[in-house]
Amino acid sequence: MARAPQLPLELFSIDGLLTEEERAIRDVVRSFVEENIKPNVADWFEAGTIPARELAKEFGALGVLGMHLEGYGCAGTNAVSYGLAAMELEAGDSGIRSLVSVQGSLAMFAIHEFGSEEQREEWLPGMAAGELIGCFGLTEADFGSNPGGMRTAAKPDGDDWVLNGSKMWITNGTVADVAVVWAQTDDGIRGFVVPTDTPGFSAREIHKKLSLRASVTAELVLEDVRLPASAVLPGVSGLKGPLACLNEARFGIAFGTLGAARDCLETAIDYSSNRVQFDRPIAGYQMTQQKLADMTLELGKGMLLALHLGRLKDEHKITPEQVSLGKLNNAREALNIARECRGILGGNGITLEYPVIRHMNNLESVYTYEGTNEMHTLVIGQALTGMPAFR
Ligand code: TGC
Ligand code: FAD
Repeated sequence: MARAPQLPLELFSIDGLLTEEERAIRDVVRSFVEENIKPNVADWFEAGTIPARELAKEFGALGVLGMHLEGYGCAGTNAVSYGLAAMELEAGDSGIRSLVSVQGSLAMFAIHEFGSEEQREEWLPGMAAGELIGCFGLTEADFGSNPGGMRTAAKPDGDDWVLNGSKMWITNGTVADVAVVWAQTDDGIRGFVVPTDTPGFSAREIHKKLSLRASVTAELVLEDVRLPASAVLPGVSGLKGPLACLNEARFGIAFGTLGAARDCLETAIDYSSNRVQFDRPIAGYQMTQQKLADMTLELGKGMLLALHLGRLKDEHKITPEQVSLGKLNNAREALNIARECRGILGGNGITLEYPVIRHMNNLESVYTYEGTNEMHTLVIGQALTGMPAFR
């Protein structure tokens, strides 16, 4: 006898683990994504472009830019709410979540956490409102997983700093008003707040991507970029500065990837319930049900893990290793779910008429950026054995 179907996360009674305020924030972001992102994003993806400036302002009005930061026009929500917002945004598209997480968790967080009061007041209110866009330049062409080897250098010259070098794969790079750039100095790696109209700064968009097409990805070039002494982030030196920012964005990704996975799984359940082969809906076959059940388990386990990490973060108890658990597991399982759903959709699984292959291709980037699968594996391996195996 057929029963009324339940959504995957309903099966885990996840809503009961959230406060009323968290559910309300999630629902507002979900509605925004349903109305403004989902109807358009396949076209943006196909064209390889997004209306970044317009979207940034809309996200500013929605209150999601730097939403977990306090003051300076930021919403000051808890970490779980920020995670849930990332999840809803990524249910739209990973590129859209990237726009928001690079802005809030990387560029704004760096200035909020390590900036001077003057830097915070100059940049954060405009960034929270989406009037100003930020990017975060850590990776270089030859230093991705190993950013500590970066070659971009900042040399003191009188009261100024002069930066030379380049950064690769930088989200928001060509649309940014401000770049947080990490560079070697005689005192170790330091962060610099670089207005992108500074002479010597240029950005070139990276094309021919088959992933994160609804996102701007760029190379930054710094040629004798002269900055005042006040451009350096005074609050941190060493690689731990940028890595602390990555903890914030990786946390958002632990939730975000589940949004993409949920959208794939719900699409596959709906599709397989209606797609008839051999005179029955393919959802009625045991092999399909096994796939749906296994994916639901991974989605639900990932959600419980993300929520646990969120509660730890809200208690200021989360460790970088725990963030790695979430990023590694949830990016990996979301990608697996997307691939499995792609198969369930058969031929229709390869078109942008359905969101699945778009999410699948996007998740290949998410699997790689913010620390690859292997880097997070090694972080966890180090936590378990005490032995760093990166080198
Ligand atoms: P290591 O010697 O282990 O550490 C250097 C210093 O940093 C400290 N540290 C951390 N601090 C805060 N949070 C973390 N997660 C930290 N991990 C390490 C560490 O305690 C040490 O501090 P101190 O005081 O002793 O100096 O550094 P290592 O060179 O051996 O590297 C470690 C490793 C491999 C884990 C690190 O380099 C790494 O995470 N690599 C991956 C790089 C990465 O994730 N890049 C992401 C670039 S940004 C991006 O991808 C944005 S995607 C945008 C989007 O969302 O669209
Ligand atoms: P590599 O580091 O060259 O890695 C290649 C492979 O080798 C991986 O499988 C890796 O796990 C493996 N590997 C490397 N070292 C080891 C080891 N010791 N042991 C075992 N395996 C190893 N960066 C920014 O700074 N800002 C951004 O905004 C940003 N946005 C991005 C957007 C997109 C779409 C993409 C694709 C990347 C973005 N990145 C950004 C860069 C991203 O963080 C890097 O691509 C990532 O850290 C991996 O670096 P890499 O590409 O140089 O790969």
